[in-house]
Formats: sequence, C-alpha cells, structure tokens
Amino acid sequence: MKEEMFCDGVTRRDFMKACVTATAMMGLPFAMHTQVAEAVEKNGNPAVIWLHFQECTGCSESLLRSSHPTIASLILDMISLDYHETLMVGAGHQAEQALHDSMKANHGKYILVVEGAIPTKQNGIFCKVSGKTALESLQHAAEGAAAIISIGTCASYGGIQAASPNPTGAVGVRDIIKDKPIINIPGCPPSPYNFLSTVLYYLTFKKLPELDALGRPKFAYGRRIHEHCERRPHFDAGRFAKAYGDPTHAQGYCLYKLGCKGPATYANCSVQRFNDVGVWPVSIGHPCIGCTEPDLLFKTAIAEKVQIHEPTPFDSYAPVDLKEKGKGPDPLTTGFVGLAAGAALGAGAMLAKKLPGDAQEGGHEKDE
Ligand code: FSX
Ligand code: SF4
Ligand code: F3S
Repeated sequence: MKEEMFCDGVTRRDFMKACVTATAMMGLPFAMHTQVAEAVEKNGNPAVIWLHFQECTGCSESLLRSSHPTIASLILDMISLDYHETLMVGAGHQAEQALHDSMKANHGKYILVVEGAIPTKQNGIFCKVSGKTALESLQHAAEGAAAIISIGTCASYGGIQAASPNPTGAVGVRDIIKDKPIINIPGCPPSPYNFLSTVLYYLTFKKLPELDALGRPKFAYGRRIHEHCERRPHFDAGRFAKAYGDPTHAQGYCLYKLGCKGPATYANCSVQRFNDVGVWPVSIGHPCIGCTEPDLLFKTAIAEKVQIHEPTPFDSYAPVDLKEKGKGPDPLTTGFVGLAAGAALGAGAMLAKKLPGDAQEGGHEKDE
C-alpha cells in the first residue's frame, strides 16, 4: 500500500514521528504531539527570510544533511522560505526583488532567520551583500520581522569571528537589535532539531518558547551536557581518559581531563545527537568544546579544564559496559528521563566537587 505523504520526501508517518520527537524535546506531554501536528497543518507556511553574514554556512549544511525524516524537507514544507542566499535559485537583482517583495507583503509577520555574525567596526564594511553591509541588511530586515531566530553560535554571540582580537568587531544579533523578540539557537553548528522544535513551538503556540538569560530555548538548553552524558558513570567512578588513542580513551572513559567542557555547557547534544546516526562529539571521543556557550567556544583552549560549579547528578543510571564503549543509554530514553526528574545527589556529584583545579588529581582517579 502506498504511504500517505506529508510533503515531498516526507511520509505522514515520518512527519508524525518528528512531531512526537519535537513534542518530547519541548518538554510537552506526549499527547500534545497531535496538537503540534494540527498546528503545523493549520498555521504552516509563515514567510521566512534567511540572511547570511560572517559564517561558514555549516548551520544550513547541518539542516540539509539531516534525514529520517528529512528535516530540511519538513522545514521547507512548513515554512515559505522566501529568501535564502545559498539555497535559492535566483541570484542578483532577481533575488533582491524576492527579498524586497516578501518583506513588503509580510511586513510585521515574517520570521527572520540570521546565520552568521555581524561586523560592526568601520561601519560594518567587512561583510557586504548586494552593496549593503550586514549591519544595514539586518537593521532593515528586522524592522518588519515578527521574531528573529539567530541560528548558530555566530549569529547568537559572534562565534569564531568574534574570537580575540575580533578584528571586524563581530557581534551577535542581540547586540544590535533591541526591540524584537530574538531566539538564540547556538551551536557550531546547532542541532537542526532545536531549530525545528523552535519553529514548531512558534507555529503551535504563536509565541516564543521560554528562554534562558542567553536567549536560548530552555527546552533544548536547560541542562548541562554533563548531566546526561554516556561517559558520566566513568566520571563518577573516577575513570578519565589520559591521552587520545591510549587504552583509557579507547575504553570510553570520561574526557574531562582532555578538556571536556560538558560540565559547563548547556545543550542537548547527548540526548538528541547529530546526523541521525546517534553520534555527538563526546560519543566519538572528542571533548565537548562548549560550542553553545559564549564564554567557552574560541575563548578557552580545547585542552583547558573547566571548573565544575554546582555539581549536578547524572540523570539516568545506565550501566557502563566496557565491551560496548560509546553505546550509552538510548538518547530518547535519556531525554525522557531527563525531562521527568533529576535524580538524587550522589557520590558522583561529591567527587565532582573535588575535581576543579588541582584537586582533580586526587585519590579518586582509577588508572585501570
Ligand atoms: Fe557559525 Fe553557521 Fe559555526 Fe559555521 O553558518 S555557528 S561558523 S558551524 O555554521 O554560523
Ligand atoms: Fe561526559 Fe564530558 Fe562530563 Fe566526562 S566531563 S561525563 S565526557 S560531559
Ligand atoms: Fe557543541 Fe559540545 Fe554539543 S562542542 S555540539 S555543545 S557536545
């Protein structure tokens, strides 16, 4: 029997699965996934204008490379993407006309998505598209926007362009636009699911999700990576990887001593994972570099250890099986457990308290 399609390349079944995942991610009761799906069908197709400034286009790439269901197909079918410099077929005057027409026709209603940082030194001459500086384009497009989504760390806080000595004076959208609702979806690149869930939330409830002090949706950035990392049992047991490629690393030990910023990084990478193949940086052996945090990414060395403040307990207690290294608790299960409740403060947290600074070299560590 031929499967019913939601849109080109996405079956209705995949669409419903995406709604269930997004509903869980947003921390909503399971039963609400039908409301989310209905809202998409009823309120879908808001006009979206997507501007690119100083960046690597990895945010768009991350979105386009996702599959099962093709998140890009889903998003592109849910919204009316009127202007996106790297995806649109039109170029030159034709593209500029599309931008102008959409901004005029949808004034006050369109969602502005910004990818990339905005240079501000010397009146922003370091980034120009169609004769206008990024600064001018952003200010102009923001005027008629209902809300702005800063996708990626560059648009959120300046990203790599803002790394010292920040020669172009690169900043994020929130440093420039002060009179519009702005949602930051940081990550370098960010999870496409966080973008999808934010758009779904907006379509369903006609308002922004609850944001933290850095403008990030709490449903995606409300917990530290360290609270739901599959290597956490190793951390709690004092087993740390000492060098890349050595037996401690190969056995999947905790990456804290290699500089993992998970204890200070708010994100859902270990729960949602990337590329639909269940991986994320820590699962493939690289320490988290804190790419969702303005004070960590490009501000601290990869090997630099973070201080652990307010130690929090691990959110699930999956067993550590050294024969199956890297295969931690099921991401969705971890997510649900994480959403449900925090566990009691345990021995791991007490150990964590002793780790900052030189104390982490103490007697808890095991060398096996
Ligand atoms: Fe920045 Fe987007 Fe990093 Fe790149 O374009 S968040 S450099 S992965 O992808 O803006
Ligand atoms: Fe996971 Fe990093 Fe925390 Fe270790 S320090 S448990 S690798 S998040
Ligand atoms: Fe970034 Fe750390 Fe996640 S580096 S992708 S926040 S694991």
